[in-house]
Amino acid sequence: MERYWNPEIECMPHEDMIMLQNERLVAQVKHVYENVPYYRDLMDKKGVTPTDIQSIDDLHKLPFLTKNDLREAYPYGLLAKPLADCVRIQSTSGTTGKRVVAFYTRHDIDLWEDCCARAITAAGGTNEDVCQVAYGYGLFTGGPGLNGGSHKVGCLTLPMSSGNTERQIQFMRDLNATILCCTPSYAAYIGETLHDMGLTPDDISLKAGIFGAEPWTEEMRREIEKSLGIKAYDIYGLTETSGPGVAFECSAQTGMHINEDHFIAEIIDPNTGEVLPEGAKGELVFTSITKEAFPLLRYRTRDICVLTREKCSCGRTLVKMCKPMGRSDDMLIIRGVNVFPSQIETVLIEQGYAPNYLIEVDRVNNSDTLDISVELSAEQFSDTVKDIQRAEKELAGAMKTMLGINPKIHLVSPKTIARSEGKAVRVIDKRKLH
Ligand code: DLL
Repeated sequence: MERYWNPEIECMPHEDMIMLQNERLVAQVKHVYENVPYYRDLMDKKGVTPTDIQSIDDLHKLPFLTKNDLREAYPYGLLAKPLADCVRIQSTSGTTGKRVVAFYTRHDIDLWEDCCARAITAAGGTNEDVCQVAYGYGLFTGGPGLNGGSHKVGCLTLPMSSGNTERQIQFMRDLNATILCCTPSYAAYIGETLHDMGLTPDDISLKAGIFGAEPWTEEMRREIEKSLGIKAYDIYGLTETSGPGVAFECSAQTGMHINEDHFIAEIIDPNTGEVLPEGAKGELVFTSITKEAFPLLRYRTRDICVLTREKCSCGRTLVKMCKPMGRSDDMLIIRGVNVFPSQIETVLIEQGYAPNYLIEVDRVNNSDTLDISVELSAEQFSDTVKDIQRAEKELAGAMKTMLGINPKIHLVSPKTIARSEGKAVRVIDKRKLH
């Protein structure tokens, strides 16, 4: 059962892929222009019409879309199909009222799951496998995406969601799970827990892991591979482009193949928007050429990356992206949750604090920590430990509501957070992720 190893597409000569992309792009631009007034306005402002786009060589003429556009158009402004044709939404985790909401028709879900099925197949998955999906389920795309891909491949699927680690290990052992899908930090934590339970990789049947949704290093890959006795594969995607499965790693483990029959990738200079040549480092931009309900054209991911078309030992001709090397905005990914410093500042101001704060992110035993030091004003300052502790707890609760994760709050005395003479340094990220 090798339906999702599709050499016709995955090993297609590059010239044929360009022809396929040209055809799909022309149809997609027309679909968007006719059905999405928000994007039509952007095109009109730039003086571009669908007839100007005849091939991917014309792609640069189209306007970019950013997360800000998504917020502005929230919730329905970028929808290209009637709501009656949509059957699902997914959304980014832990953001404010105006989170990113992506819509799917049945066909969109089908294609998204195909992409995830390709990733599982590239990691050696077949219908003989037992696939434990320990990404979060719900609005987050990780659980539903890999769950769907696993079904398509025909694996016995364990829809565990994340958390309850000892139970994860028990199921893993009882049902002989062979593939684990979760964030790399959770995989590392499962490895540690296995060890703490007095077990070794010989006590489980895992052979492969499909890990993504956050940055992780080669060192972390080796550590996870050792602690679980597996081969660990990277997978990339974002809610805006459906979710996981935009790109996936093959046995070469040297970057992720982009599903170019569904997404056209470009690298641009994040400051000027100019398209950069192959091999240059810049911001990754995607155009989805097969999505019906939420087809974003030239979406700026903010992920900094390099693309390469060097021949891959696996035989695939799909372009490869390196592990994301950072971001061109200030978004942090903490325990798999996307966090913007501006959200933290909003909570502080809402709760009556001045915006004198310092955010410190670290990774201790493979798990992210978030510490926020907040300066009290002279009036807020209290000598009683109990008062301070109560205020810290309240603020942590408000942060949890906004961010979706629990930070450790440190209320500090007035005038103790260093003032800056230039741009304020509000974030210290001690994790060495890139
Ligand atoms: O994280 C989708 C996903 C789920 C990908 C499960 C892989 C596995 P968002 O929550 O919208 O979607 O976050 C998207 O996460 O722009 C990157 O900055 C980051 N990211 C995703 N995959 C990787 C990866 C999902 N493999 C944002 N390596 C993206 C590094 C990644 N960063």
